[in-house]
Amino acid sequence: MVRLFAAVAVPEIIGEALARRQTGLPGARWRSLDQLHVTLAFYGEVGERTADDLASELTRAAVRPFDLTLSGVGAFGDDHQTQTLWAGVEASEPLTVLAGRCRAAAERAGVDIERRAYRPHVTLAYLRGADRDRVGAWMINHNLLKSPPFRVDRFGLYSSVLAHDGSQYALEREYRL
Ligand code: 2AM
Repeated sequence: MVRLFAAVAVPEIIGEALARRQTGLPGARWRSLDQLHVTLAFYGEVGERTADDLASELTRAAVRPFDLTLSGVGAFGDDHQTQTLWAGVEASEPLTVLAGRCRAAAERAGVDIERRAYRPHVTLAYLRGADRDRVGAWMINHNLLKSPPFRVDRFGLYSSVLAHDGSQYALEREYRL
């Protein structure tokens, strides 16, 4: 079994700018630069044969290359669970279409996925028991975050391995748009 998801990687130069904001929150587990991405679809644990089917179905998911802009910050979760601190993604029709096709590819490959609303974001950190006021202050300081638009001309199928210092992601297959 392998834990898989489809995602768009954040370009390094944008990631470097985000990384400079990854400070000032004791207890935050900041994601490293090479792990910053916008998830398109999360597939969960998948058997090897199914993973191969999924990888080939994803060749049909491509849309035209498009631009994406990061904007604002936010958090999922509450004080009682691990919170996800993220950078937002400006609404993008092609991104929504691509994410929908990545879900459709899962259906064709026989992968069950959660029927959650798609809320694109770039996770910057996971927080457990972080000071609420500090999180609030961090958000105020970073709420005006806005990236220049960056070109999305590929996406990837990634595997995720749980390690002691958080998940490690590996690019399994890349798809050109
Ligand atoms: P997150 O960044 O908000 O944690 C790999 O785990 C990627 O898939 C992460 O970007 C994660 O989102 C996303 N994802 C979506 N649904 C998930 C789930 N049920 N469990 C773990 N990760 C999920």
